[in-house]
Amino acid sequence: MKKLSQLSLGSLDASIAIPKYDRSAVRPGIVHFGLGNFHRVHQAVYVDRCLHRPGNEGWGICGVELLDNPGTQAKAEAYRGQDCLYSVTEYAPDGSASTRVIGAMVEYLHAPVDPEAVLARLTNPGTRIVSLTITEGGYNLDETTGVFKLDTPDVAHDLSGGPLRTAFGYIVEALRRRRGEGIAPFTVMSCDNLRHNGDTARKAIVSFARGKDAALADWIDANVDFPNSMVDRIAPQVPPAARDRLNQRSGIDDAVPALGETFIQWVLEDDFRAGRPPFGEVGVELRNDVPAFEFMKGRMLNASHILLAMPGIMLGHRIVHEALGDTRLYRLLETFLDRDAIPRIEGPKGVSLEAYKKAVLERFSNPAINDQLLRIAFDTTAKIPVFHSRTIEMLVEDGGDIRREAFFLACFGAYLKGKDDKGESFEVVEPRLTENDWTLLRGGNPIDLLRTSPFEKLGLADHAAFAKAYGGYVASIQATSVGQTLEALLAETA
Ligand code: CS2
Repeated sequence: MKKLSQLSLGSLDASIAIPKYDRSAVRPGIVHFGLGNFHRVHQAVYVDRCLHRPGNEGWGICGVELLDNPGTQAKAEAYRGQDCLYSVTEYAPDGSASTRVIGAMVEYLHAPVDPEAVLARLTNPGTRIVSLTITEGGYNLDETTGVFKLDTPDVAHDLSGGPLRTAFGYIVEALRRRRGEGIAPFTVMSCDNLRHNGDTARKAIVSFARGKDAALADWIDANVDFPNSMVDRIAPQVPPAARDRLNQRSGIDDAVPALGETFIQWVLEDDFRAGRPPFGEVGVELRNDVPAFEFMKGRMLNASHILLAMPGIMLGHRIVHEALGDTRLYRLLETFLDRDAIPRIEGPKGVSLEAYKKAVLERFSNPAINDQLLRIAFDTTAKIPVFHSRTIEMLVEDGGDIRREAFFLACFGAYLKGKDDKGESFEVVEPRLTENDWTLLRGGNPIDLLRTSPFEKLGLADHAAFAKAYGGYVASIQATSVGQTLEALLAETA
């Protein structure tokens, strides 16, 4: 196997696509926070395509790692050891695969080790976009009020002038310096999977700035663009066994290989006063109806994912395509999409929701992706309000069939106990549930789940029909199992 580096690129197997542009001429024009798998198989792939077109040498990526722990230290070492290159293997639903080496990242900075280097890069006039994949919870907004929390430890630390820890701290300090030096601001581009991601980033950054200096906050609000976008590509985790498999397949010794499906989509508002790479020429859809895409994706793809994960894990499945191979779960998803979701969504112009549904089910069935249900289950508390609440609200309002959603929430309650139908334990990671929520959950009255902070606003505990259906499923799960309860639901709604 060939150790991946700029020098070894020419000797890789001819089937591997490699950067054909002169990387030594590429300078960073994008600084990215959050170098997880999603960024590596999504935005970086599009930027790599742009760099293959002449005249775009100013649009390389500088990756910034904010955390300091053994994992991030190893990653920093890995990227340094392989000239910031990594491989991406893309698997089609029919099992065929191809590997490419992504050369878009030309600089990697480990912020805790050298914060000034990060600020220097951010204030360099050549930096014209700062992009983010810091996760949905990363924007630090209060679940109920939507207000930016100034008192979380890292934010409070950054506001008080300590050595910077957060993306907000770095971005606002860099914008302050640029303003002072008369350098035009960069665009802040969120690539996180949340609704109105640009508006969310604006809220977080302007609020953080307001915590420091009101005039600076106003200047940012007036002068910085925050385009919204809908991003989509399934990017599973790459545990060591998967890493070895990927490397065996490609013949490349890559310390940080990534994998993804062949499907990729990015619908982006063209809001870039500071300029942008030629995204429109490489498959990015530059449109002004991003919300329609966000709603479709969130309420169909992400909603189905989590609807599969809750009962799926309880039935003993751990992998997405295996869960979907269970006909009971397939039927649950299909019925949910056909009867609950699709009739209540106005899709983007020219997009067939029926075709979108077929594509989602096909994508989830892709065996090569081997995506983990526990990855999807992570932070379900944050995902249900975003991906299911609107459908629940509409079902309740228009007198629709609430049974699948009630069953789903009953499964969530069962899942929180961390043990499946077969008695196998699994890890529940729900950073958003407060102490108070856990006290309610431990109190032993199942309806209290609907009173925990994420669900409180929906008022479902006081909606007689919903509470009754939910209570019925909880009782049935306790008396029998998730499996039998699901079978009964499917029989009664056939
Ligand atoms: C998943 C997403 O974690 C989740 O909730 O549904 O990560 C999903 O894989 C991506 O949004 C696909 O683009």
